[in-house]
Amino acid sequence: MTRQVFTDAIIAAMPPEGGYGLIPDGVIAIEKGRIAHLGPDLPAPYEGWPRDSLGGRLVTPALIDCHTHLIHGGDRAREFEMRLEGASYEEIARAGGGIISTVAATRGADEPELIAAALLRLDALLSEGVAVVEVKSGYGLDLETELRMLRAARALEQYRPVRVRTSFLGAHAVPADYAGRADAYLDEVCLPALRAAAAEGLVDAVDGFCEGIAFSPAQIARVFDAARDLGLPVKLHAEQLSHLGGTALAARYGALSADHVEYATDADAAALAGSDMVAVLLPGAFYTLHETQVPPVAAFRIHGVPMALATDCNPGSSPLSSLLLAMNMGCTLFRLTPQEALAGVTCHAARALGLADCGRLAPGLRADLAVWDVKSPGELAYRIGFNPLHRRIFGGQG
Ligand code: DI6
Ligand code: FE
Repeated sequence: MTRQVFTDAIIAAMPPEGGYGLIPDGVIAIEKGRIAHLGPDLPAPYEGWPRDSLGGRLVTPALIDCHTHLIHGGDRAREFEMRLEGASYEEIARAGGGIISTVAATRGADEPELIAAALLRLDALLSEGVAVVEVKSGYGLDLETELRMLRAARALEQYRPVRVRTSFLGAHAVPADYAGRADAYLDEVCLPALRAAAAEGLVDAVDGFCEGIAFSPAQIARVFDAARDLGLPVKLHAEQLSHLGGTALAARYGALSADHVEYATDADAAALAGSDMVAVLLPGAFYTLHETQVPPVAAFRIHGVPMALATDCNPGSSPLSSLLLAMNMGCTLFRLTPQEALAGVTCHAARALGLADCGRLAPGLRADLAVWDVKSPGELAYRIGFNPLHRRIFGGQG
């Protein structure tokens, strides 16, 4: 069906400038997978189109998970136990566990195995109305496995109605055979893998992990220089466990986003605003790691920094496959308002991915919609462990 009118909808259009953009009794007309019209009334040209009542349900833009590590081998349930016995995330990482243990499992998995494991997690996201998922590499740390991860991420679109954006994260950790030689790893593995992945058209953005257990700002700058040469946008895991200056670095490169940012300062917030960047908040990692330093939400508000929320779905620091729970955590742990939480998984998440055609409801944009069995948008962040999705519409279908 190329033309369709949805009636009896409570529409939360999610304009990026703020508010829910609420239309309490609205209609949405869709043509060829795009929104043709939305508003309180149906203009004459759409009157003859096939109609479908949404029964007074809430319609929002379909959700966007703008930071995941969905593709990975194995699990780290044992490490979860170790942390509960008192070991810290950084101690486990330094002892060869952590990211490096997932690297071994990922290297040992072929592409169909990586896809099959990721589909289980992807289905959990889609069941909550997600339409766009960002997926990172970074558990290969060799050329072959980094490319395999990105191919597997892209292949997810063949198995499910979903849009995947890939980020190259070769600068995620220093592999064991390069211990103490991070720059050599960048020269010999990471940067050649980035160029090969870009040449194969597998990279939408370039990411890095700027942290004491990973890469310094100077090393990340080398990766960002390579990205710039390739014409690729950048983003960064910054200020997650300490303040190293990654946010300011990312701002200097005009990055799409700085992610985690628990240890970001007021000056960092100003730098993000000055570079039109998004702060991506990841409460699942904060929660899992028992962190206590909350991101400077008040400073982000004062400086007008858009805040996105994402799952960070990964086997170590955030084994979270629920974006609705990430919204609830964003409110309860970081004190976001329910409106900020919904904006964080719609309009601001789209911006964090550099996407202008989704994340809000407006004529001309993709008809990616989530229809919910609730009456007010604030309910989406409020309940815990309850999924009120009624229907997910992807590109006008569904
Ligand atoms: N920060 C994170 O929270 C994840 N990666 C990163 O750079 C953790 C990944 C992992 O522990 O496997
Ligand atoms: Fe991450």
